[in-house]
Parts: sequence; structure tokens; C-alpha cells
Amino acid sequence: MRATNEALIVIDVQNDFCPGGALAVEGGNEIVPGINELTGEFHAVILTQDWHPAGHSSFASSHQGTSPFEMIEMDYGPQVLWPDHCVQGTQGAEFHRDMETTAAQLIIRKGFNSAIDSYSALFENDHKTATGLEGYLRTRGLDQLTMVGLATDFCVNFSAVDAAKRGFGVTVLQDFCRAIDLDGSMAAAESGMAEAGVTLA
Ligand code: VGL
Ligand code: ZN
Repeated sequence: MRATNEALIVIDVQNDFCPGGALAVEGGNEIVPGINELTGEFHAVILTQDWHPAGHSSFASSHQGTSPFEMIEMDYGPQVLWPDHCVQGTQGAEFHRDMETTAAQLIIRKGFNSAIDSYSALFENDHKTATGLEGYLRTRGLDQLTMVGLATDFCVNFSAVDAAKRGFGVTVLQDFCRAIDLDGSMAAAESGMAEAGVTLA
């Protein structure tokens, strides 16, 4: 077993991010068996779940004349527009059915605020609105975080960088992640994470 100050954070392993889903990440399903094994090593296991209301502002369908994967300017900065995905209560928002969720102690839902997207498990995309995860980790004395899941270049990246900036030790296990890779986003994510002090293993 890992030390008691270590947590595994499994990001968004949901149907819509797996092949056949609305925002499918290539090979997204392939990481599930490995994550299930990894779960057994940790005293603390936390899952995140992308959880948008219908008509969320990150959906291209909410902005006339736009298409998925276009960038727009929101009040809080640039935002990629996505196909409708992970709508609250839908099958697409459920965890991949082979993922072992029994051991999870906390499931943190994010992106439920209609006006702000939330890639990171710690802060929404305005970089100010907290999800509450940081307080949970600190009050449990969990300061070493291992992150895995989907997608490497968006939600894993934003979560890892935010956590590193807030002083947590962060390791991203790339074998247990898959990327969207939109316009060089994976290369940018790798350098951004390295710069923030995230260990890429
Ligand atoms: C994600 C795009 C939109 C992710 C979530 O989990 O990486 N990406 N919503
Ligand atoms: Zn989303």
C-alpha cells in the first residue's frame, strides 16, 4: 500500500469520453483495467465526474453559428466549444461500466455551473471558483496526489497544474491517461505540467 498521505485521483473516466461517446477520446477505455488495479494501492481514492446541465455554455450547440472544437471568448477567457457531453443524469455521464468505483471515497462533480466550464478538479475555468476538493484533501492530510484519467491535455492537465500550484505533490501516470490532442494541446499540456512541477511518469 501507498503512504497514508497519498491519494489517487481518477479524472472523468465516463462513457462520453470513451469510444462511442459524444466526446470520445481515442483509447479512453483502454486505461480502465490498469486504473482498477491501481485503485487497490491507495488508502484514498477520489473520482471526478464531468457533470453539465443541458445547454451548458461550453457546448457549441449553446452558441449560434459555432461548431464543436472552435474557440470562443468567455467572460473568464478563451474556451473551447465542445459537442454536448456528460449531461447530468444521462448514460454518457456515467462512469465506464468496467471501472471499479466501489473503493472511491469521494466523487467530485464539476462543470455543473451553466456559465463556467470546469476542467480542473480544484477550480472552475475562471480559476477562482473552488470545487471544494482542495479543502477535502487538506483536511484529510492528503498532500501527494497521483492523477490518471481523461483527457490528459484538458481535465488531467488543468487538475495537475492547479494542484501543483497550490503546493501538492503531483504525479501524472501517462500510461493511465489518454489525450484529445486538439491543435497541439498535448504538447502544450506536457510543457505546462512540467513547468508547474508536475512529475510526468
Ligand atoms: C473534458 C473537455 C470538456 C475532460 C471535459 O474531461 O478532459 N474535456 N469537458
Ligand atoms: Zn465537459
